[in-house]
Amino acid sequence: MFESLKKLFRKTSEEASSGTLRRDELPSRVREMLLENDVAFDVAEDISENFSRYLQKVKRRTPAEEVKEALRYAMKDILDRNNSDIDILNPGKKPFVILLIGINGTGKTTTVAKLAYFLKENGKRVVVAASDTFRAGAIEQLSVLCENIGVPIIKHTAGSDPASVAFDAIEHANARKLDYVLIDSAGRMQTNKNLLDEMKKMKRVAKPDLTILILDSMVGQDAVFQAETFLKEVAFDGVILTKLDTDAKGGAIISIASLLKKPVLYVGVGQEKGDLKKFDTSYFLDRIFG
Ligand SMILES: Nc1nc2c(ncn2[C@@H]2O[C@H](COP(=O)(O)OP(=O)(O)O)[C@@H](O)[C@H]2O)c(=O)[nH]1
Ligand SMILES: [Mg+2]
Repeated sequence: MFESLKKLFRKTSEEASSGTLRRDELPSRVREMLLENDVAFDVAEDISENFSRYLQKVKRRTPAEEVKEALRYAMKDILDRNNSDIDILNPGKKPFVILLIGINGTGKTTTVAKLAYFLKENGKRVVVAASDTFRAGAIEQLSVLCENIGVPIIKHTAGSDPASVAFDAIEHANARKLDYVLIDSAGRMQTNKNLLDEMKKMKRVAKPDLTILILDSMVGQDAVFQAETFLKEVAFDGVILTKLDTDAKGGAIISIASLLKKPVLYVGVGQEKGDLKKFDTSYFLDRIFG
């Protein structure tokens, strides 16, 4: 995770330490590094200005430590911009209905299962709705995942109405006084009108309490564009960024945390059921600065 960024940051500290780079050259160096790692331009600029300010303030034993600390502070401010007050574990409503949306392959189905597992591990009772009825494979995939984690699933046959699957899952939850309904959905492009209408119907029928956009961190800073385009059509409350474990660059998480006016709630850090982490700035800074 973030190997490339980590390496570049370390190199900068070393160069500051050996005098290869003058102190006043450091901020533009940082900006360059961030751009190389697919961080959005405005964000790279903000971080480097922020870094420059901190660099004048922090006092440490060595120049290398000062650079590292200043960078850490500069990044922290940016990552903390849209901190969330959404408390998924204490939603104050039962069942709490969560809908996951996003384009194909971003990790919706996997994340439904990870989130169900996370809630179950926290003593909550969950039912999952297999509302990606577009492909039979998606229903099968979610069934297997749910069986593995011991969470009930409501499914209809492929091709049936996704909103009615969600409706049945909510009925199921009401009858058994379950805590959560998690709704999977078919991947859709912002441009596919049929699928967008289907999503609007889902919103009307299931009335989700929380809608989460799933974004793949491998698309880098384009994640911001993807999220903004989605937002024009379908309202969502926060995002989950997946595949951070395979992301050497960090462009998506840094750009999204800074530019999107919606919080990053969780991040996906692998393919196993336990690989969902609450988004926490220090966790990431520790991974980057070790
Ligand atoms: N390495 C890694 N792979 C992931 C993560 N989340 C999802 N995937 C993989 O991404 C692929 C697509 O996931 P899927 O849930 O089917 O995407 P969907 O089309 O949005 O439902 C699968 O192979 C998942 O195992 C993650 O956090 N890390
Ligand atoms: Mg899926």
